[in-house]
Amino acid sequence: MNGRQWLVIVGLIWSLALPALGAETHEVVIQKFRFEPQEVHIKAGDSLRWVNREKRQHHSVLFESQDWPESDYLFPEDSYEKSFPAPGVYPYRCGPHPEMTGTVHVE
Ligand SMILES: [Cu+2]
Repeated sequence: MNGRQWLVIVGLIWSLALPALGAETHEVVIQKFRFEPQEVHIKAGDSLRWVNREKRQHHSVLFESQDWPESDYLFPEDSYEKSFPAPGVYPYRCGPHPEMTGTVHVE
């Protein structure tokens, strides 16, 4: 392999690895029957982590308009993580408490 081919291969590997390195995990806190922040803006490939900071109450994360399974019930200090590979607007709610809502904007 000559030097130029080597550079092309290194460049290819780098361009494949960079998007994964750039992916971030954002946190949504569940407290007082609210998702905080209620609206989040993330990039495609990023993940969200919901953390239940209630003292006693359990909640869940349910994307009703998508064909995704509801999260397990999150008891205090439990968390749930999900990645969002595709751009779009994803409204969600809490399974047991339909009035608790949030929206994920994936750019
Ligand atoms: Cu709830």
